Amino acid sequence: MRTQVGIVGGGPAGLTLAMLLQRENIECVVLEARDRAYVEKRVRAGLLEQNTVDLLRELGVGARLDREGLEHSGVYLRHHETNHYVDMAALTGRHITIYGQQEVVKDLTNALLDRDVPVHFEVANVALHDVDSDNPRITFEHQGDKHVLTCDVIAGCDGFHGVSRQTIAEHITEYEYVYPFGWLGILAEAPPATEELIYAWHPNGFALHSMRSPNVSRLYLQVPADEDIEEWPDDRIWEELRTRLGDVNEGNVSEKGITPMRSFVAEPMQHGRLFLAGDAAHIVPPTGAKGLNLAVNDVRLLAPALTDLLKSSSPELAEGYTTAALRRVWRAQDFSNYMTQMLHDLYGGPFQGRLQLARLEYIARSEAAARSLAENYVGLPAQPDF
Ligand code: RFL
Ligand code: PHB
Repeated sequence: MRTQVGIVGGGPAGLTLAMLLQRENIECVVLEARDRAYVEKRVRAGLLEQNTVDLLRELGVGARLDREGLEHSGVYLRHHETNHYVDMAALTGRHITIYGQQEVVKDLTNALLDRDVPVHFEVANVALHDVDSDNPRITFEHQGDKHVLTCDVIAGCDGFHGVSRQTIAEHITEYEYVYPFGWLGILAEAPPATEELIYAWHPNGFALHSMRSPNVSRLYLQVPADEDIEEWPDDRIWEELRTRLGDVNEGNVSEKGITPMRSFVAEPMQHGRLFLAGDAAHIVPPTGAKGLNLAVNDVRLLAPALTDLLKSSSPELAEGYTTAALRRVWRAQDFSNYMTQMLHDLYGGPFQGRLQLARLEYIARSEAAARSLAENYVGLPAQPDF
C-alpha cells in the first residue's frame, strides 16, 4: 500500500487534516485504533472558537453545526453568589459555539467517506518506521491482516497516548506541568439552567456549567487529582453543583468521569517526515477550552505546508511548521494556565484565594482586562503571526 500522507489517528486533528488535504487532491489514509461507534460517542470538548467554526464551514461540513450548534456571545464569571457577564461578542466581534466534539468527528468522518477518503477503524499494533527517510512507513494490523503503508509524509494525530510522539522521543524536549486536581464531569438529561456558560470560583473549588443542547447539560466540578469516582454518587454531585453554581436543573446522569489536568508541550513538532498535530504534541487544561481548537489550528498550518512540500517540493512552510504552530500553542498554554490559576482552589490557602478574587474583580471593572480575556477565549484571529 502507498499513499502521500499517512494519518495516524482519527480524532479532530487527523480528520480535519484529511479534509484539508483532500481539497488539494493530496492522497491520504486515516488509521484509527478505536471502532467507529466508540470514537463517535466519546464525550469530550464542546466549545468551538469562531476560527474552528469558520474552517468547518469552509470545508463543507458546517450544515448540521449551523442547525444544531449553540452560538454564544459571552460567559459568566461567578463568585460569592454573583454572576458577572463578560460580553465577548461586544468586546471582540467574535462568537463561540457549543457543539460536541463527537458531533464534529461524525460530520468529518461522513464527509471523508463520501469523498472516498479511506478511514480505517480498529487498526492495531501501529508502528512508524524510517521517519528520517523520504519513504517513511506505517505497519499495522487490520481485520486480521498485516499491512505496510509507505508514505511521503506521516502525520501523527494520535493524541497524547499515541505512538507517534514516542517514535521520535529522543529528538523531543517535553515541557510538562501536572495539576494536583482534575475535573469530575457529567452529562445530564436536563435543560441547562443558564443561557451562557458559568465559570465559578468557590471556596470548595471550581465548577463549570456548560451544555450540549437545549435539553442536555454538561457540568464539571474540581476534585483532587487522585479522587475516586465511587466517592461521588449522583446525589453528592448535585448537592456540590448547587453549592458552587447556584441554580442547576437535575436530570438523569448519562455519563460521568474524572479527567486529570496537565499542561504539556513537545518541541519540535516535526522530525524528518513525521509531523505531530493536536494532543499528540500538546495538552492544555480544559479551563480555557482550547484543546480541540488548537488541534484544528495545527492542521490549518500543516495542510498548506504539506501541500507545498508534496506538490512543488517547496520545504519552507514545512520547515516553519513547528515555529508557526508553537506560537499559538504557547499563547494557549499561557491562557489556559491563567484561567486555571484564577478559578481553581490551588490548595495554597487564603492569600491565594484573595489574589484570585482581585483578578476576577479586575476583569469585572476594567474593559481592558475583560477584552484581553475575551480575545484569548474566543480565539485570536487565524493569521500566521498568531
Ligand atoms: P484525539 O481526539 O485524542 O484523537 C486522537 C485519535 O487517535 C487515536 N489513536 C490511535 N490511532 C491509531 N493508532 C494509534 N496507535 C493510536 N493511538 C490513539 C485515538 O483513538 C483518537 O481517536 O486528539 P486530537 O485529534 O488531537 O484532538 C484533541 C482533542 O480531542 C482535545 O484537545 C479536546 O478534547 C480537549 N478538550 C477540549 N478542547 C476544546 O477545544 N474545548 C473544550 O471545551 C474541551 N473540553 C477537552 C474538554 C478534553 C476533555 N478530556 C476528556 C480530555 C473536556 C474534557 C473533559
Ligand atoms: C464543555 O462544554 O465541555 C466545556 C466548555 C468549556 C470549557 C471546557 C469544557 O472550558
